[in-house]
Amino acid sequence: MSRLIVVSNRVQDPAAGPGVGGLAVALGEALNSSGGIWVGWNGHVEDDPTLPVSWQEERSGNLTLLTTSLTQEEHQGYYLGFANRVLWPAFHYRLDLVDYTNAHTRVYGAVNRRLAMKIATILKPDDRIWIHDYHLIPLAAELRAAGCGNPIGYFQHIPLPPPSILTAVPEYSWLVRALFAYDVVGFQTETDRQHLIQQVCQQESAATVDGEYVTAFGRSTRVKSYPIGIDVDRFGDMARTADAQEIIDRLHRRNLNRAQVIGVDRLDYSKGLPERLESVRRLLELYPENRGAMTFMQIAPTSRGAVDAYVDLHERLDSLSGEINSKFSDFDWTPIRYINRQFPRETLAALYRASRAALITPLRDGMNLVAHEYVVAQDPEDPGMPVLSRFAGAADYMKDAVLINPYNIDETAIALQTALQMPLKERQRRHERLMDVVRDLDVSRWSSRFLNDLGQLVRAIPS
Ligand code: ADQ
Repeated sequence: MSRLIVVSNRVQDPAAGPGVGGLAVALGEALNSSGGIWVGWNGHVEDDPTLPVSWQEERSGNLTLLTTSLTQEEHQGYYLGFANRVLWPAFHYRLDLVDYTNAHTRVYGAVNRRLAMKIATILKPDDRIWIHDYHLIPLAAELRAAGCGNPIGYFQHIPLPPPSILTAVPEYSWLVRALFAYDVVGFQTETDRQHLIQQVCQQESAATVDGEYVTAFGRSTRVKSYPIGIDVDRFGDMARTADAQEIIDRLHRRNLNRAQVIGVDRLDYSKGLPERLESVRRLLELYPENRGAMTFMQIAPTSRGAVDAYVDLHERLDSLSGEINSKFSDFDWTPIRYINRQFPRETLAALYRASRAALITPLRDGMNLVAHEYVVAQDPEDPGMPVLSRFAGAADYMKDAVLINPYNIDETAIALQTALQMPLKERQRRHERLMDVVRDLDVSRWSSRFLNDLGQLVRAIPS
């Protein structure tokens, strides 16, 4: 039987509960049902540079986890360096935050080679390989160089910028060529897909596009959008338990019937958090009736704490929320609650359900699963409204959210007021349509759509 080998930067044992972050949540949910082998980094960095890095293999349910630690050099160059100081900012249209060095690029290539060598040792002829995200773009090319002819797919969880931005990444042509070592390349949206097509046609004059197939650098690759979602039934159930109701009641008692607005994000500059706090300040200025009548709860646990841009962001949010609170607070009310920690998913589900509106306002985002979670957690009889950035992939699908440009602080403040004041009938109407969309994008459909396309190749290749 054909085995599925999934490779992502970070492997997190689903039995230990999902970590923070969309990829961990989505892959944990998708792999739980399909089973297979999950390969990647276990999160440890070797202290002693003289020790060789090792691999560990363990079982978790119907999954085999094959993980490795990173050396300090690999952690600096591959993870913190090229992946998170070059590709993450550039792919989120933030060239101002790109910090490029040649040495980091070399280490990024070397880690991809090391993973490919390991995978080549366990590979069987009819295995399918599904590689995830920007840390691992050259992995298929390395596998091909090691003699692998198996079907290999790549899904990019984050956006792909247009050529005018991508070409500013010094190694862009190597990365684009590397994508054509895959059989299937998936993006969150049609816009991202078009960006790759524009890029490749600009880079290689002989490139051709025939429906879903793009031929370039001597290979034909299926390039398609596969929008990701969440496990709708599971998350919806979490929001309706007796424990969830207890959290909701506790919050309502504490808030004394004030409307709660929620934001939930990894602490990341792509999520538009300072702009979001500014829009709450603007709401209180433009519509003073909200003073004492609404509370904004922003939950943002630290991620990638070792990257300077993240340390700066944390300090900025701390001081901004302090400034807004000291200006508007009363003896029995503070407008902003900024919470810098992780919560169990059951608690998040209850907090979403207890919130009259959500501010989901990234400056750029591949999809944004918080938008899906918020909709699914609502009470259909009295649903809250998501205020959603046009620059999240989710906005391409969730047209019934209140859509905004997060750079426009006034527009966001006005949209939040609209969401808070929206009549019940309209909220119900919009929520019903949003639920249809979110169900259509359920994570099980995402993985089966992708794996079906990859599976067709297994049948096409004689073993
Ligand atoms: P992320 O950038 O991590 O994912 P997102 O899709 O919003 O963004 O997912 C965040 C996940 O982390 C959500 O499931 C959320 O519930 C969880 N989370 C956030 N804060 C939490 C907290 N305090 N406690 C517990 N859980 C928390 C990347 C891309 C996205 C893309 C996903 C999936 O950047 O654009 O949607 O992958 O492909």
